[in-house]
Amino acid sequence: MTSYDDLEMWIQDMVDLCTPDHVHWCDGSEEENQRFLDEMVLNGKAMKLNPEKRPGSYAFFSHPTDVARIENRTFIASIREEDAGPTNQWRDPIELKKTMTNLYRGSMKGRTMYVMPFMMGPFGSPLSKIGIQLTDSLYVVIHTKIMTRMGTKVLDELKIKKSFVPCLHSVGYPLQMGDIDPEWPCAPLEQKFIAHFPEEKLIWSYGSGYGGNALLGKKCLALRIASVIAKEEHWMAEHMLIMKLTNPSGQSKFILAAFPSACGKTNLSMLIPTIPGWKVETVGDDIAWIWIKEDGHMYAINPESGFFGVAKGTSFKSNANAMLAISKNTLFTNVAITDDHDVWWEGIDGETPAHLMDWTKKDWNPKKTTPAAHPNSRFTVSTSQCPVLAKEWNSPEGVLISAILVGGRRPTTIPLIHESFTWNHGVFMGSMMGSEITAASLSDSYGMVRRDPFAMLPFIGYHVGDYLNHWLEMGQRTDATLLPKIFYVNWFRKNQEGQFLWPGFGENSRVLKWIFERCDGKGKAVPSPIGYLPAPGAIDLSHLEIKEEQMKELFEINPKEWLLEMDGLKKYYDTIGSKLPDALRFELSMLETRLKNSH
Ligand code: TSX
Ligand code: MN
Repeated sequence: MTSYDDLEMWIQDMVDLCTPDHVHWCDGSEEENQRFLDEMVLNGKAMKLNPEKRPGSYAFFSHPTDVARIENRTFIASIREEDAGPTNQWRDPIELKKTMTNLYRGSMKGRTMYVMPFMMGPFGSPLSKIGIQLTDSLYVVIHTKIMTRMGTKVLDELKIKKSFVPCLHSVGYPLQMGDIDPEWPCAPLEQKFIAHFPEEKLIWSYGSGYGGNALLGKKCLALRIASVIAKEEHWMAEHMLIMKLTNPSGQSKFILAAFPSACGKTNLSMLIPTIPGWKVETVGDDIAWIWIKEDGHMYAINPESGFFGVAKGTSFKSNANAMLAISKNTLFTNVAITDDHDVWWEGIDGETPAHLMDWTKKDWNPKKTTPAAHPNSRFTVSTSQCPVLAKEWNSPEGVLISAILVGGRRPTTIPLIHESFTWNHGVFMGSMMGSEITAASLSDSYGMVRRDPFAMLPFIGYHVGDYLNHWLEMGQRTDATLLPKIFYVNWFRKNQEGQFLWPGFGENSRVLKWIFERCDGKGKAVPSPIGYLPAPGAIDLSHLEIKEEQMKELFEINPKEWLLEMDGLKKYYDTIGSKLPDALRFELSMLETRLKNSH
């Protein structure tokens, strides 16, 4: 939709459909935000945390059936089924609209519809996109206020941008006269729908109030719909952190990194280097929008303005900067609460308290077998509170990208780091990404890899084969020497005894240093069948206690293991079908040939 008139007409139609008791246009101000928080506390939907421990912070507890993104209720409703591809759930757009229209009819009865104009990306950036979300959830409003640039100013921008993505959201729990509103209203699973209409650039979400299902600017707009727009307009919407890396002489480079969930993307984006003089600063921890400018270089912006991070496992040991960021003005969901009204989760620093209120609001003590915080418990905090926020983070021009990292959790086969020979070889690396399947019950899937190309598996708004082809095409749009170098990292390789070989966390700065030096034309590398490896001694190991044997294991290339890997990858490529680019099959066969010749 393109104009203010379109906006008013669309909202009137949605009001007529959902029949809210009131309509409120959010101005995005601090006063409005505080009023909403106070209202939620009063209505028992938010818990104010101890202002001496956690000033300006609140806790929320979701319905136990509404605790995560629901991939099996997420749909791509493209006109043609083949445009959704084998990795998405397709629905006919006319049929799905019919089904959902019936659900939306009267769904906001007894509630207020909030109109939220929001901007994804810095104001004034050519890549930034406007969304307008209608929602009947105050939880969604106060989270969108943190995660996006939300408020009246966006309506002025609409006069310049002349286009917006309409986003409709309802928790799917209308209130009849006399009904008591539950703490976390939502609809049963079979009525939940997270729907994307890629041709119309339209998002409809019904029945869930949690995270990516409900904060539609994030995964729905900034990844699924943006990925469709990006292909049409020759840019890229990616599931990547953006970091600024500065060397001891004060020179900086910007790096993108794509990892599947549970690989520590947020941790890496805020890492504190252990090697003296090096510095990491954060531009973003989850999403990057990337384009090629007239100078032929790739630039990226972070479309978001907040972190929606997994709380569990976050500590001063794993991520001190995140711990400092969430010391105030933070919203917590499904964490445990201490007796003095602070937050707690498994993996946080210090001793386990003798008594807690768990995320289901029940008494908890260390003898309980259930976790106190939900494994998918979250903190939501403004990027502005990150102690190592890069000064360029809000630049409409974006930041020039020197390197792209891909990776996953791989206990075997994949070395600590290797560099691609070419852009296409790097895209091949991205296409083979994935993490080891951990589900203990699936004994026959032990050692299997869940392929997750560029960590985008749940977020590509179209056919995965077309997506990989788009990556290859982007490499053709500029001089090969100007493209970022692509690296595959694996912090998670294990020895025969099952112990991690690499210390990880801040020590990853040693790997980042080599990447920086490679981009500078200084770092030494040796070719191997799978790509360039650091030359002996090229990774700075000073003041690190690591055995030479361990380093050897970290970089061991076992051709037998790799040929098995290629067999698995071929099977995966077959599931993509005829849209898989020939260039990737070619990369695979070249790699196979190099491996066989190295025997
Ligand atoms: O985030 C991680 N990173 C990246 C950090 C910048 N994690 C946590 C993953 C879950 C979100 C890691 N876990 C990393 C890592 O580099 N490495 C590991 C594996 C590991 C875990 C513990 C130890 C060593 C490696 N050692 C001790 O606990 C003493
Ligand atoms: Mn993510």
